[in-house]
Amino acid sequence: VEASIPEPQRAAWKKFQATPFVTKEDFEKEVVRHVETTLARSMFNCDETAAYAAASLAFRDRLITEWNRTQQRQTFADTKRVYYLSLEFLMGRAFDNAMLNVGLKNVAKEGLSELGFRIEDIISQEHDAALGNGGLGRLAACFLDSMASLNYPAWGYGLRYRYGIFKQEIVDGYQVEVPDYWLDFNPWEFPRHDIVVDIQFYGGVRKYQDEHGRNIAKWEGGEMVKAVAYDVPIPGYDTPSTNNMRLWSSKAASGEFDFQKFNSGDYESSVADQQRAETISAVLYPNDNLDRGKELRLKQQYFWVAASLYDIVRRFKKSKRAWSEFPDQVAIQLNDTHPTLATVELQRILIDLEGLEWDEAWTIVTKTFGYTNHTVLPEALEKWSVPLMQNLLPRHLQIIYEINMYFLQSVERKFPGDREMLGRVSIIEESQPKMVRMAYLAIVGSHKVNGVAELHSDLIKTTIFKDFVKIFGPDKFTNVTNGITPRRWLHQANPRLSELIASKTGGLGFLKDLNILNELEKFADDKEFKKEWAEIKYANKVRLAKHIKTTTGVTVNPSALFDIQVKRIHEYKRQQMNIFGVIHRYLTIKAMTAEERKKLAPRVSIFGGKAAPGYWMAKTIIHLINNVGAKVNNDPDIGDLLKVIFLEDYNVSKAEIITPASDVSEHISTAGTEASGTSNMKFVLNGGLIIGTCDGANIEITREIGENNIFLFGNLAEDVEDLRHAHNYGSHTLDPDLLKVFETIKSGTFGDAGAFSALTSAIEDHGDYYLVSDDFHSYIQTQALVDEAYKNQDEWITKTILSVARMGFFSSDRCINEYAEMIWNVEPLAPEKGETDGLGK
Ligand code: 6GP
Repeated sequence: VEASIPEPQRAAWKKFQATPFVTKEDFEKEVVRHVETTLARSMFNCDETAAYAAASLAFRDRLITEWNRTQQRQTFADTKRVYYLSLEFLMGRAFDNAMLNVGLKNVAKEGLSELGFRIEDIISQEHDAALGNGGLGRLAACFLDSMASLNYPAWGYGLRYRYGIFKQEIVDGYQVEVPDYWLDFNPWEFPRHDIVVDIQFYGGVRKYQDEHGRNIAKWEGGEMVKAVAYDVPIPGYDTPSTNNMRLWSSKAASGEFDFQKFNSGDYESSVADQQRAETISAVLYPNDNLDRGKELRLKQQYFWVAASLYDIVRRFKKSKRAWSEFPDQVAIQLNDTHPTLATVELQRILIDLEGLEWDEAWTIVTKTFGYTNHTVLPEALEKWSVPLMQNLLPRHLQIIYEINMYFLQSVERKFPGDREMLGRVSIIEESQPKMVRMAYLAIVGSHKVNGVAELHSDLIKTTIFKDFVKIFGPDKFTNVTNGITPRRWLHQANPRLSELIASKTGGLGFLKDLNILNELEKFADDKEFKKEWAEIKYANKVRLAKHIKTTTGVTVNPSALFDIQVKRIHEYKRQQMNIFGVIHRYLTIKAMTAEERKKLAPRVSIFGGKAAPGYWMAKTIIHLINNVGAKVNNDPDIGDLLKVIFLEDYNVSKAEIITPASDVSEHISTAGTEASGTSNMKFVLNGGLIIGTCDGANIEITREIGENNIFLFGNLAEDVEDLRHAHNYGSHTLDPDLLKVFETIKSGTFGDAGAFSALTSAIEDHGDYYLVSDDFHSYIQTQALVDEAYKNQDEWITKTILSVARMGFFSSDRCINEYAEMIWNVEPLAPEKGETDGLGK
């Protein structure tokens, strides 16, 4: 490629090539240049917002230089790339992360200080990039960080929503949703107006034979929408490798608006067309673990998948390889079933557009894709109505039927005469209307299927995908236990702890090899070390207490035990059990003598999380938490012994303040319902203990850190089905302590009793599906053990040190290496030494 450019020109380009800043002076120069030119301001009107903008742009320029080099290196090496398709990327803030990953935070801190700014104030100017709901979206963000840090040639593909997850406000105890318009100013994205893909919807299919007698299917008519690429650089930690997250934004195909309609006087509808096109990428669906089957959502899915595949195929075709080599160059991971149409789209491209035979094409498809399942909850398993798909994607529906036909034929061969099996595993559900079962399509279209923690991966094999294990054999199904990036969730969120660990383990190497944390074990009884450790926890609690004071007005005592449950509000996650437990505690304290009260460790119960706007029960739980808080926090008889806090608008940047401040955090889902959980890992990594059920990754955390260092309680997954059956068909006696809690709620102690009747009657009258009553006693008892254990601070601190020391397994770097080896078959492509300059250290 280089040879095609004449030497003198090449020399000129090289001479003037962009060089990433390294020194404080060069950084300041860049900031001032951006203030004075890009932002058209000066030192006299550079506020913190402008300083944030300019500093970010300085880093962005730096990242983009490395980004370009990384892409060039990957293109030259011509190695296999990974494409991570996710409808959600819950990135949070980028500025602090960029500074830390590049290794130039101190340079920026001093530079900004010389220009008159405190770096903390500048960091807090940034609006979170909140293009996700919860666990699934944040996992995708951690994976991007790990893939870049480990030098994997990898791209993320997603949608550029104009509105990310809504902002939550609490008004009179109720959740109110406010739109999150986050794109006003976003220095981290590069619009690529030159990368535009036409996406087709609706229309019909014409089938005919061409001159060679080949059967041709042509998808014609319908409407076109344009997908415009926006690129976000993803910096690796301590490596120049900078990967790409490409987000697609929708635009009307005919430009500004339809000029024909405009000229014929139909101005309004020409604008409406444009708006309709832009609607596709306008808003993130705010449901976590729930499928609602809305047409616009299907449009989003196809729009994103088609644009991404067009891009991937175009890149492959440049290499001029044979199609059979496609799976050697491309691995595509489906983050849950949302991108499953990609399998169908690739088959369509290969047979309809590239003229491959069905079998040859399908072999390529299945070798290319891997599918990750993130839930067993039935209400979250995606299904699309056949009539809906027929209308929107007529050709794809035909291909799905054909995939299903060949699949069912193979099942028939393996299990002759088993009609019931055919009905159970068919990709098409014979309901009214018929439905396409996306998980089944994803399994059939992939070479590997994985769950996200051991228990979860076992459960999918024995329950929802049982038949498929018989059909494809057990090797197609595997486990990759989730992880988190220690860069954001330790180094960035808890800088003092990170520093202390570095001082004892020979530097920051643990951020790249988290197993190095093991070296902390020898300090678990070291007095000096424990003192520093405890001081850091206390300082983090003071920081959270300040945040609580400014956002809720409530004063909490940082010496109290901080008990935190932050995650999406869901019945299966059982925040209702937590708040019932809080009420039980309140009643217990009220009945205590002064002597007994003195012995009790003061506690602050902290909740946070969003409810899907249409999830009434979840909103009722939030309402109850707030009303309990209003009562308890103002009860002079209680004082510091108990405070109940609901933190508004839980998001990634708030998690960075909350996570380091826990003494215990709650991960108390009904056994068998939480696929993995990832905040459990974040809390332990930051020196907090866990109270939890034997569910998801809690089980593996226990195995790693030791069962003396975790508070486990409740029924096991294997017993859940029988218990539910007994609730419905046997006698169902409720826990007496829980009934007392219900009485108190019903007496109006926490405001209008009627408001909470749905919560109590789900347990009393509707079978207690989530086993709140079954687990309540064991929960309360275990909370009492927590109280006891916390009194012995010396032992408690030892437990937290040992736990942190044993958390190495839960780095998302470990996950990504497992995916790379087991599923993607890709190798890292490390930059050669000296190839790229400009790393901060
Ligand atoms: C979540 C799971 O609920 C959580 O347990 C897991 O840790 C996380 O995925 C990452 O694997 N699932 C979702 O957020 C979801 O919407 C469809 O699944």
